[in-house]
Amino acid sequence: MEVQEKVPVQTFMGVDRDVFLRDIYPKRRPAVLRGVCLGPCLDKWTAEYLVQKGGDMEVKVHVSTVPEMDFLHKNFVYKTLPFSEFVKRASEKKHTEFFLSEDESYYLRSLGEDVRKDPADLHKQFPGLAEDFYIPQFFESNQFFSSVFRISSCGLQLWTHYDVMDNLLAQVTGTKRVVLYSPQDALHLYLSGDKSEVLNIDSPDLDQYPEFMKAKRYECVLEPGDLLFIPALWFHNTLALQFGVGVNVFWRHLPADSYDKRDPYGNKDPLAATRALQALERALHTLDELPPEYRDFYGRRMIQRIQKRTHCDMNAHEQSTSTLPSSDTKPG
Ligand SMILES: O=C(O)CCC(=O)C(=O)O
Repeated sequence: MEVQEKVPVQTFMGVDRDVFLRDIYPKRRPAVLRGVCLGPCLDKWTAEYLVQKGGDMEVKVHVSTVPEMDFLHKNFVYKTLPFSEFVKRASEKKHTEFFLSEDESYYLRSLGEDVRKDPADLHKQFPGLAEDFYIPQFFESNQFFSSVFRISSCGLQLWTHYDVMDNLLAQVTGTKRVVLYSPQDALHLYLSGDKSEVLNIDSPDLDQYPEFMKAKRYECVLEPGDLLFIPALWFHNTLALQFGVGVNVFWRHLPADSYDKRDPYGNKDPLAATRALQALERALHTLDELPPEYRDFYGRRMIQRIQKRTHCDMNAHEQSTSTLPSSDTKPG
């Protein structure tokens, strides 16, 4: 079988705000930041502590009979549980009380107060726990968008997707493998909205997804205390190697009015992108007025126009970031 090109995500030690903003952030590439102070959560957040301190607030969780969650065939269901009961179940292998099967897997992506409107905020939904987690001050406070609990059963895999905001994913307990793909590989990922249809990234069906092998696979394993910088639009796929607790923090990288205000998840395309995609749909509709060979011909011309434009933009961007001051931080 062909082998997908694999690249380790670069790891940086002893990163502070200045180093992050000068050497890492402008490159717009994922980076593992090791040794940033995340607060007492690193020692405190055992399953027992979370059960005791997290309380009985109801949380909506994903429950799946197999750990590889599949959004195409919906092999999971959403269920509501008290937070303490959820943590108990997610941290055990076999359950005495369950929804689907005694070895079902659990995943929490915490939500805001009004799930349709409010972004998740640990300080609002879990004030007793939020004080244990220090949000790295790597962006301005008015850019903050959300802080989200990511709690998974051992083995739980979340499909490849992108978000539209910059993101620091903190691994507090447990270890997690993260595979990432560049936005420039979007055409090789068989997208359905913000998600890739290639669910089995380790052994993909190449008859169905032949282009997938062209995507460059960036990979890292997060240990407790690690932060992963995931720039907006970078695709990521997570696999919990153990029961684990993470928190991710999204912040606005573009001016605030670029984003859709009705987006509590941080994954709705920016308003201008939505308008452009709608215009494309209208253009495709207009092409339908022509016979097939004309549709094909003018479709190709449209592709060429887009390729020319986006490649020029990307080349200009690459040139501007390659002239940034070089890093004096030691990759670890
Ligand atoms: O850690 C996870 O389970 C998923 C993380 C994620 O999707 C994110 O931080 O955007």
